[in-house]
Amino acid sequence: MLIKMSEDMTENDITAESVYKQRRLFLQAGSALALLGSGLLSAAERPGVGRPLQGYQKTPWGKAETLTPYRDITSYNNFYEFSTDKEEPALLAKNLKTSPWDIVVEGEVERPGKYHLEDLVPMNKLEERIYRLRCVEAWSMVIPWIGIPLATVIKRLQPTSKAKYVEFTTLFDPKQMPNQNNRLLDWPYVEGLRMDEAMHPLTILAVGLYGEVMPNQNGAPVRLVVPWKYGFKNIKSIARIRFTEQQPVSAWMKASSREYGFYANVNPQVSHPRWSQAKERRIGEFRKRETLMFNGYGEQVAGLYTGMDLKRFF
Ligand SMILES: Nc1nc2c(c(=O)[nH]1)N[C@H]1C(S)=C(S)[C@@H](COP(=O)(O)O)O[C@H]1N2
Ligand SMILES: [Mo]
Repeated sequence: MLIKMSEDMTENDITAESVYKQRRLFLQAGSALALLGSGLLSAAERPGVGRPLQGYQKTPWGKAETLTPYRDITSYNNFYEFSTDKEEPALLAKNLKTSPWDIVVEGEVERPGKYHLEDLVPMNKLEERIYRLRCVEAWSMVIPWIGIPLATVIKRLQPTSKAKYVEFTTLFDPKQMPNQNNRLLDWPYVEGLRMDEAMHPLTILAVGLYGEVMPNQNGAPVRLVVPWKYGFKNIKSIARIRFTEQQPVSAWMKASSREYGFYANVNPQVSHPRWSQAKERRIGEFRKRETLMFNGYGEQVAGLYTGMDLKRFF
């Protein structure tokens, strides 16, 4: 997503560019479909690109959805630490060192410390969840994530009674993440959730997709997935988890609090100041879809926000 575009760039220019890119993705998806038709490729099949994850549970989540092709999920990315271009993270994140990976846990918690990823996310408890991801830029995908409920991790860490929020921070390492040398955002990338959002059963920490370890460009080795919120809440390559009493200030709120709020719930009725959020383009599809309240997960999550003015707490 963009903080500010140059003043002379109109929304039409942007549309023209994104339509061009969509068309390319559409053509790619078309050839994948042809392969499917010819029986050479099955949608659920592992792509055979990364290390396979074994023994994860299948869950009913998203079983009715048509998966976005692996190629699109891994070649059309937002990962500003590497590039603001959608196609470059796949190339530029190739050499990110994701193992060993430590995560610092701190703040209002009984068990602070520096944890190996494997000790925080037990690899024998993984499950697959097919979730929609709706970017604030009004495109969407359907992704077969593999991960564990964040609640499982948080319970083991035992937050104190003062912990009202959880803050996540991406690795800060400008040698590996070249854009951290540019003042695009106030690095490192930070995101946060209210404790009940973090503990909600839909919220997961993902370590893979399509049956394989997380591709670097998708946020290896571990990233957050909160399917009813805009894509930017889904922070990648997490290196720090802090439990706080105060509401965290995310990197996007710091950059432009008028445009990006703390809650960032998908909401077709609340426009972004520079564009409508009523419709979205599913990557690989031609016709736009109506964006659904809470990205279609309202039945599960609307209760978290009863009594809140969602125009104010956007
Ligand atoms: N650290 C970090 N996390 C990030 C981003 C980023 O630039 N840096 N981009 C966000 C945005 S805007 C989106 S839409 C999703 C994209 O995830 P994907 O590339 O796996 O589709 O990641 C989110 N997480
Ligand atoms: Mo996004």
